[in-house]
Amino acid sequence: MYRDGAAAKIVLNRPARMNAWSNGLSADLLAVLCEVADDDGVRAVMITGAGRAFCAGADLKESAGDALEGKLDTYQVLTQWYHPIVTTIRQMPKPVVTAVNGPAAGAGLSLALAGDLVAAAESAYFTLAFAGIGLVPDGGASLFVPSRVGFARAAEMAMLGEAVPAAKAADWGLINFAWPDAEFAERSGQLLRRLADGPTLSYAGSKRELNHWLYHRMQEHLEFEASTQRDLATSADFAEGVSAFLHKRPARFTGK
Ligand code: T3D
Repeated sequence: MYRDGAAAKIVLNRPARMNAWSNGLSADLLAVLCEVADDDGVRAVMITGAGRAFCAGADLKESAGDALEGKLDTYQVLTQWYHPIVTTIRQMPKPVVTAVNGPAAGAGLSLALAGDLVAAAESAYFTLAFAGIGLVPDGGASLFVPSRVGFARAAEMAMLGEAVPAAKAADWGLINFAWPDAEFAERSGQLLRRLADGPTLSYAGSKRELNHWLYHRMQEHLEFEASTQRDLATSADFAEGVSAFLHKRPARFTGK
């Protein structure tokens, strides 16, 4: 985490795995989010990624052993880490900008959309990659995506899993801004500084209102997502999806 006055910048820093969520990254991220949430001296927060990705979702290599044997306890991972992380972002009384420097996939997309304002580099893209490994959207994605783009586009993203480029994402209303790569660092930094120097109580009030309207049943929905994912995690298609990812080959799903 980097501090510049009232602005805090959090960098996901596992570039060799495209900043995938390992348990270690989750623990560090939750700790730093709680720290900035509780610190009145921090008035705006940015989350971005190191290297060429924002975040590629769950670390499929870390969990591969259990996943291939149908023993991965996704419910535990979601409730211990992902839910507190997205909930802390949504509830902290200050704006959170997610600065999406590169691909945001699976739970990485959930993390990006948990922010209040989402800015992306033009080369970045967004994919609900879950179906590609036989899973369902989690980490709030099945709430955040339709609340931003509606049912048709949410179903398309969930079921087809194709990458939505940043410019199209901005056009759809999935995100706020798509900026040229060469300007991305400067413009996202300017946005963070503007928010850090702004009317914090007003921002917090806007956030409470939007949460109240759109996300007042978020905890119940996260629980529903986690229960659904628990069922999928024991499926043959999930094991096949992970195996295909690890071996860099197309998956051969059987619908089981
Ligand atoms: O409890 C639970 O764990 C379940 C919860 C699940 C929540 C989820 O997020 S499920 C969705 C998980 N994420 C994915 O399925 C996305 C997997 N990644 C990709 O599809 C691709 O990597 C990307 C489309 C994001 C980017 O593609 P590309 O071609 O630019 O990069 P690459 O070559 O695929 O990846 C670069 C490296 O990062 C590569 O490692 P290597 O071969 O150079 O050693 C790749 O294996 C690694 N990497 C990418 N994503 C992940 C990852 N390693 C671990 N986990 C990843 N998710």
